[in-house]
Amino acid sequence: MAGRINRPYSEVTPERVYLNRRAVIGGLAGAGLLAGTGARAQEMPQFSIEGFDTTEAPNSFEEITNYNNFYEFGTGKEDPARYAGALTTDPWSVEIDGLVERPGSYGLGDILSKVDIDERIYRFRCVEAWSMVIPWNGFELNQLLDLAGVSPSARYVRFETLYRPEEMPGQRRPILEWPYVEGLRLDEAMHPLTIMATGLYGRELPNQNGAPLRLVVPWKYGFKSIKSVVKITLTEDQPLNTWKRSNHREYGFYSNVNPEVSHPRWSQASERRIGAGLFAPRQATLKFNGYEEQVAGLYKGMDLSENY
Ligand SMILES: Nc1nc2c(c(=O)[nH]1)N[C@H]1C(S)=C(S)[C@@H](COP(=O)(O)O)O[C@H]1N2
Ligand SMILES: [Mo]
Repeated sequence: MAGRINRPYSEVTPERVYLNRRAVIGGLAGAGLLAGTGARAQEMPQFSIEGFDTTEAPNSFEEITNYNNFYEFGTGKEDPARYAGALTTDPWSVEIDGLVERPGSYGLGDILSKVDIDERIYRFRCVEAWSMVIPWNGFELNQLLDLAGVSPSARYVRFETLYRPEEMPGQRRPILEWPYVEGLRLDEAMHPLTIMATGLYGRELPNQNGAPLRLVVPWKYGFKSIKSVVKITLTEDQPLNTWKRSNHREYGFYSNVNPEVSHPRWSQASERRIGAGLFAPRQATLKFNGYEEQVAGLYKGMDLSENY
């Protein structure tokens, strides 16, 4: 489809990754922080967010496309890579309804001809305490919401994944309530960090990662980033998201990454970076997954352990 990608990853990244690795290693060694290694180095955030991108080295295409959660294809991490190839993603359209000025069915090609596709190298933190760095291609969700025209009374956005059990074997079993549903508060949805991803590494988005169009909200646990979206509804009331519905004690609506609020069954203070190696130390989890400066203002005055 025309206009999907404006900046092939391969053209822009290798040199920068190389330079950043040098800066990180040089900087830490120069400051003597690597002496003694261990906990100290582990707690230092060894990256910065420049513009929208983290300076950390991205995970490989292989890692990002072979270790997935997409329960519509089964609960194993390798099930999506094995079974999602059978999903038909063309034609694709997104129904936008509820409190909008121009409700209707928006064809994917039409959407892509009206939005700006960017590359965003985001940190990604699953609620299960593993993480990756992913070079997405996509556009800001606010652009799509502006196409539909958000009505003044709208306060939340509800998202729905495709329901097609013929092609999604997990949907033939009661693993979760289908279709998968997620939601954001309107100000979260309009935030420039919130994107609809259409690709990764400058390639079309692989089916196992939520083709052809999936939400990515980098400061929230991965389950908020709903895949293969077919419906977006603007609402006045907070939508009931699938994981909260399945277990509201363990999963809330906000689901902001927060090392201070444990999951009832495990700590969220640290995480395992996929691909770091069997003996690599776990790394410290950061509030709002490292995007505190950009998003903390959205939650001013809110009790984040109450609103988990
Ligand atoms: N429709 C749908 N969206 C989903 C999921 C799912 O099972 N179904 N899993 C979520 C979870 S738990 C995570 S961690 C991310 C994983 O995204 P990735 O496989 O692209 O890394 O997708 C999220 N979006
Ligand atoms: Mo997850």
